Amino acid sequence: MAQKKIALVNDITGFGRCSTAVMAPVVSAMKIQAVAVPTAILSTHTQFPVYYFDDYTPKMRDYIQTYKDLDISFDAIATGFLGSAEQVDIVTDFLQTFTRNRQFVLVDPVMGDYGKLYKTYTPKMCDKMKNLVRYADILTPNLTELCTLTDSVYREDLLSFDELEKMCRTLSQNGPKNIIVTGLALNKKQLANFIYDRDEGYQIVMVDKIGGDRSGTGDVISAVIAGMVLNGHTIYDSVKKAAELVSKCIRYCEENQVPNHYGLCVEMYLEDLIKEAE
Ligand code: PXL
Repeated sequence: MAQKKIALVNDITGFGRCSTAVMAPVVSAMKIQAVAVPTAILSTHTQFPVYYFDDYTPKMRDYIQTYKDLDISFDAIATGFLGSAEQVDIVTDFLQTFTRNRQFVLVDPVMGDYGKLYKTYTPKMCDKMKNLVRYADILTPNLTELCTLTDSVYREDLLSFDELEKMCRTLSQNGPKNIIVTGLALNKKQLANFIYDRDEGYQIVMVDKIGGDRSGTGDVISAVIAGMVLNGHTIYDSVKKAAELVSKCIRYCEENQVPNHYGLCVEMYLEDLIKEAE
């Protein structure tokens, strides 16, 4: 069988284990070729007090043009951190162009956390992101992003699953069939991943909450889901696998006192994914 490939439209960050730096090894471990389409180049991610940020927007059109010229196709496209409003337009064009052989588009609308948007995120980018989401088959927002995309007020207290379903239904109407709302704090000890399917309603995958939130967790989850789904697994099994892997990584990081913003030590458990692809 021909090897599959995923385009990873995301930033390249040197230190801090996020985006392409963790997504490429995750999908590669699942025997899928990772093709990086950089959106920005950073020395560390934006949760560090200082970082070098090189917006790749002016280079992206020429970069992508060669894939058009070579008539390259992708079995899946996963988009993540976007660095400017114009870039969202470029990515929209990318999704409109590379449809041949494509099984799905996964959009991780990396916009913010804890009810706040990231420092690099402008209101214009928010509007554009709302449009981009319509091209997704699978969407992986956290609660902040789900609220922003549906113009809902973010609340610290837990939303009911019925409320979440209503928000997902709205978002799904002109867009993604599957929406996975990640990392919902149910109580001090547990997190829920809310898995919405336009045709089948919702399912929940629970995980024990260990330690604080770690940078890049959403990126690892998206990569595991994209890889698993491309390898023929159900969304539910893919989310379960992602949650298991993340829990293992967090436990390792806690035991070894790795700071939260250093990300997940995913290198330690890539072999779990290799087994999954066999
Ligand atoms: O993991 C999300 C992410 C991706 N890329 C960059 C980030 C963040 C979150 O802070 O700063 C550059």
